[in-house]
Amino acid sequence: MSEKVLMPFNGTLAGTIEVPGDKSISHRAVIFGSLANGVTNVTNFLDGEDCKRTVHAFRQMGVNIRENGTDLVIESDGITSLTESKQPFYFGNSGTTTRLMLGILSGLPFFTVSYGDASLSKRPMDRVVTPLRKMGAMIDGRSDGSLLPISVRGSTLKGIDYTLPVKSAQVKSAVLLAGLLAEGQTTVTETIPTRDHTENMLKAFGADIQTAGNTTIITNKQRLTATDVQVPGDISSAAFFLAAGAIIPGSSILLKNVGLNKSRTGIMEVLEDMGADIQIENEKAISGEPIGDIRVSYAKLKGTVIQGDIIPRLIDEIPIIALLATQAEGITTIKDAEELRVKETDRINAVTELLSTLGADITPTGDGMIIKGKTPLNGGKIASCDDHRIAMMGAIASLISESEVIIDDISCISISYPGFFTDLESLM
Ligand code: SPQ
Repeated sequence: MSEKVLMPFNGTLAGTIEVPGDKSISHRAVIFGSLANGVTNVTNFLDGEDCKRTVHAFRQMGVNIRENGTDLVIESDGITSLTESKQPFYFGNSGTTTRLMLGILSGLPFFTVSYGDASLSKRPMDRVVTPLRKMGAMIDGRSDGSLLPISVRGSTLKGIDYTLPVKSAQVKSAVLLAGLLAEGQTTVTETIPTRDHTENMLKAFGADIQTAGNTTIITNKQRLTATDVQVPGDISSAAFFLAAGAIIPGSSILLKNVGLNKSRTGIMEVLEDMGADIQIENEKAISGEPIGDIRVSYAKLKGTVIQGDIIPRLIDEIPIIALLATQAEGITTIKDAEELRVKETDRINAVTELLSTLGADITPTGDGMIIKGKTPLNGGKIASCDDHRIAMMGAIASLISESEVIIDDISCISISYPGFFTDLESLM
């Protein structure tokens, strides 16, 4: 346990930071670099615990991955060169690693066992196991394969036509990755679009893939071609500083090189709706992903309604949006976000407990929460629930709290943002 005591902050936040590389894109850069033939150079890789799990898994299958700070060099002879791991895969806290790897492992010709930490062991895996079994995957595990540990005996897969029953980029990605290895054609349709980094990277690495509307079709291709990947800054990490700049009077922060993929920028639309002062500068594209600098300054905020199609585009930002809502005049309602219940922790409960402890007026609902603002926040002892996004939200809340805030354990922050407190202190 690594407790953190945060004293009340009476100043303003000012300056420029560059948040670390995008977690979703970093995982995928390692996956596709390892499956491709040739040398893939990855720059601005997220050196967080979760992405290291993905690196380690491919090293266990014989891929040569060299690290130099946030740069990676991945050297692979392609899919057919991967070898059976002598040891089980430990995926720690990482849902993305687990679900995407299950898609790949199902179609590789060897036996594997995967397990994770206490939180990951509670997260539902049937959402990927069900479509993978339809493709012919031989998967076993706790609760009939719904929970880790899970074993896979790789087999010949066949393409399927699958409509996603959950709003999940991880499920979509697992099926597309299995489709890459499966006989014939695999079609995946989603009712509400989720992040599309897998599709973008499959295209960049030369896969046979087409997207039309909400449907993606992939055809078996054993040979992908290595290509370099520059990882944009993670908008999910930037979100904590967007919120801090918006709620601390007098603040003005510039966040450089943040990923602005439309499937991830729901938070920007919510900030605008709430009346925040945000501007995007220097927009450009790197490795097929749009990026830009975001300037945020303090402004008076008002409540809003967040529901429907925008939810997958800001799902990981809901904890910090809830904090924003405590500082907005009026009521903020968040609906259709039942997926929050199966993240690293039940984020609906974790957010409402944390913010209630600090004196906010927040009510959980089955699929979201209702927050009445504006309320001053007190100090108190809060629980991170071993969830990086809850811990960072608590740290930003402490900046506007009237007395000391103690977070029970901040070690989980290294999952996605190892330098979080260094960046925060540089703005104080
Ligand atoms: O990897 P993990 O633990 O699932 O990470 C989280 C996060 O907050 O960092 C969710 F807990 O992000 C997911 C995200 O919620 C990352 C992700 C991806 O890279 O594909 C997709 C989303 O999950 P899902 O289940 O909606 O597909």
